[in-house]
Amino acid sequence: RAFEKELRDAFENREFELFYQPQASTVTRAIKGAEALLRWNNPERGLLSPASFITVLSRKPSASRIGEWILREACRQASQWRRVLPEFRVSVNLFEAQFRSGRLVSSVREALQEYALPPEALELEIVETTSLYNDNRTLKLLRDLRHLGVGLAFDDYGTGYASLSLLKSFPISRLKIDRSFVRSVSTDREDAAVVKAVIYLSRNFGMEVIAEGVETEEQLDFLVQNGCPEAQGYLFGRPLRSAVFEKAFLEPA
Ligand code: G
Ligand code: G
Ligand code: MN
Ligand code: NA
Repeated sequence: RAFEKELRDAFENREFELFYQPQASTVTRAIKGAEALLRWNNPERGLLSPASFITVLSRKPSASRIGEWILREACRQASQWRRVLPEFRVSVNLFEAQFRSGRLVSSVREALQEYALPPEALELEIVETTSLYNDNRTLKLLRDLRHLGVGLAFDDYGTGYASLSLLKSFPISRLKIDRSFVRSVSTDREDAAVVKAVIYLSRNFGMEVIAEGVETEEQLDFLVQNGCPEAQGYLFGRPLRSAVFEKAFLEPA
């Protein structure tokens, strides 16, 4: 209770900030886009990852307003960076509360309009691990979002309950292979099999695919060998403040 109020105050006091982590081509290593990741500049505790507060926040109505700010801020940033990299794309994680707000589709449409961002420049990430998928309204919402033209990615793919049958009905455009499978991909046969299976699945369902948590050249080699086109992880860059991201990835060396 008290912590939720603290989060609401933090939002009013503009203590939230978006960091950006690059997503790159596995083959050319060119930057294709970035995932926007929320950080809290807490005056007492320093910079906090949402890992420490996401479970408290995600289902609360106030998460919806924060999520709408995240959407607008990420769209603003992407439209600015597209002046340098015209194909640049931003991925935004959604809170569960945004699905229940009744405003998800209109807030996405408005964020795109406000910054004249084409819908293909925005991807929304949803996690498999939610009860939302038993709900018919969720499917309708996802279809409406896809009709806007934005991408829809399954985050942490492989760890949740999103069974294969969901892939038949859900209008998902990309799978994000969870980093727990990527970690030992070059040494563990079972992890390698899971990663290959997700790549194969994406191809046969007409979806795109990206590997998360790529930290080593060996992992990257495996992805190239197995036809995974994009990767995200410390090998390419950590989540960075936007000014730092810009210096590292959008300015000529
Ligand atoms: O960036 P980091 O790995 O610390 O994030 C921890 C968790 O918080 C991850 O599961 C990530 O998906 C989630 N997360 C990070 N930023 C956002 C955000 O802007 N919105 C939502 N809904 N989740 C986020
Ligand atoms: O759940 P989601 O995938 O949205 O969470 C992204 C989180 O994963 C970010 O908070 C980021 O800090 C973390 N992350 C990103 N790349 C790597 C990586 O290469 N290794 C590890 N261990 N964590 C990573
Ligand atoms: Mn994510
Ligand atoms: Na993930």
